[in-house]
Amino acid sequence: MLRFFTAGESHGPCLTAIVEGFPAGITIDVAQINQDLARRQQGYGRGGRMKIEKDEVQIRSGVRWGESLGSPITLLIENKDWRNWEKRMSPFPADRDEKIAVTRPRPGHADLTGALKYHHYDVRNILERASARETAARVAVGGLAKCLLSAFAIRVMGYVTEIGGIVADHSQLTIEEIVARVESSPVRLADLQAEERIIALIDECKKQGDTLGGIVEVVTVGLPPGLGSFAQWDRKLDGRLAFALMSLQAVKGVEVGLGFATARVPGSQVHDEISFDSTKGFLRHSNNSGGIEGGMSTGEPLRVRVAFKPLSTLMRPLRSIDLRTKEPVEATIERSDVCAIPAAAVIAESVVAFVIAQAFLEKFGGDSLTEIRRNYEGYMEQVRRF
Ligand code: EPS
Repeated sequence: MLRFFTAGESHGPCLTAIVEGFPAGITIDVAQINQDLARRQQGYGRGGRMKIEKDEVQIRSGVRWGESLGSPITLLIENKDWRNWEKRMSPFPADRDEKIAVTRPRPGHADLTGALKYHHYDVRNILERASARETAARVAVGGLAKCLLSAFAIRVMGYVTEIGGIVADHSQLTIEEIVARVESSPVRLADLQAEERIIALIDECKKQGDTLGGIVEVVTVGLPPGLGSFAQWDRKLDGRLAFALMSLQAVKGVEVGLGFATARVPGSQVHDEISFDSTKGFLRHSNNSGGIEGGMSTGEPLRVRVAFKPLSTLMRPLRSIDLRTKEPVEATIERSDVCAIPAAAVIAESVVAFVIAQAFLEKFGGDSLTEIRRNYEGYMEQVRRF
């Protein structure tokens, strides 16, 4: 069973992830993982923190001479900003300073509910771990997953489809064309007109002290049919993707394929008709299912969309209540981003990569790449001969 945990506060010394159940013999491309970490740091609308950080993964266990050993893999990413927070984030009681307590919870953040739940009067004790800084660790974990997937020619690609209600027109482009273009877009989409309007909107929002959300799409190609299962609720691939994506900070919605739109049209316009070709095998006339039927991958491109709400730290703050005095106040202002949706596309991509790798190992499981490859090739032959 492939699984991981992350640990680390936003302004603590580092983020750590431990990945367990990762098979042996997989080539670990550290440069590629760092490339994903760099992609996550980009995007128009980020705040000052990204000028401080230069995220790079350190591999502390489980890899030798560029290959996974089959033992737990420890990934570590330093927080360069920690140098500025050593006393404020110190583990030592001598450094306690009640004067710096954050007591004005931000609506929309984990602040208030976290304070009530964990009985903290200093919201910093909540926000440090609730922070989306944690997603750097998830991108590194997703990078490991991609090392496994790429050995089987499976590719996972994330990009933005809308920000602040401005929708990119990708209708005339193939996935490959979209993906080639978004890497040079400051808002990670492939529609220059939408890009220009979004940049202007982010500038305007910044002036207003406000924030913007958006929607990202993740497409996975090269999947075999049959990852996940209809046989039990917690084995369904779409359910597991939704869980993992929903667990990302600020996510409020996940759709697969046509998603919510399927509820508004008759079945004849939804379901993907089946055909057969003697060389290619079973084919579909469309892919409205988003590559998942009955909780299993169909083998068509897997397509999920994820909606992120606007960040909850507003420079023009909303109304709140001081936790100590119970007086009406304005919510606290922390340094933050105006819009992090371009980064969110990379993060969602990494999360999908991990869930797919998990389902892939369940199907073809084994302790080494050699064993997995044997299982994979045997199954693919069985599907071809069906
Ligand atoms: C975040 C607030 C900002 C973001 C941070 C997420 O951090 P800071 O308070 O240090 O300015 O920059 O995101 C990251 C650090 C990151 O690596 O993405 C928040 O409150 O969630």
